[in-house]
Amino acid sequence: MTSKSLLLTLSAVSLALISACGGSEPDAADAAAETASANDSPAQAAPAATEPAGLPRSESVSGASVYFITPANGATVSNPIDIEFGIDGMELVPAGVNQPFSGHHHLLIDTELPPFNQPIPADANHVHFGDGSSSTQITLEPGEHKLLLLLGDHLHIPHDPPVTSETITITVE
Ligand SMILES: [Cu+2]
Repeated sequence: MTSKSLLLTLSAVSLALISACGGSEPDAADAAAETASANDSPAQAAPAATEPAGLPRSESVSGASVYFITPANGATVSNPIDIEFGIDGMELVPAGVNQPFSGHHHLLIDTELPPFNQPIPADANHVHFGDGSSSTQITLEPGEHKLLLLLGDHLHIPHDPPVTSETITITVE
């Protein structure tokens, strides 16, 4: 699946290159490409400024937190890994339940916090617990991994201010 995605990505890149180089004036195309990349840099440096205000965020309770009950920071564990989440100051509800000061857990694996003004991505690195659960079992490659919790509201958008845990590091045997 990964190699298929890679192939698709490569095909897309090839197509882009072909269309970029397809012009009858290669010099002009090169110049345009350089201009484009020069313009890209400042835009990438400040993506927030070019985006609309973002989606409305639900308020969190001041001082609310989420945290790992297990594993402990620095623990050495083996697969499958038992993970238990704790929550303080907010109510745990399933996704879709629009209730003040509530949300559901998201486990971030080997990734940074996502943007706070849009729904938390759903992929292998961002696991949603939309059923309102507070524990799971995961399997990770042997080695060191970073885990982080982030609460999301009924639409999977982080609260304002965001309710997040400290990043913990575990070693999988
Ligand atoms: Cu979610």
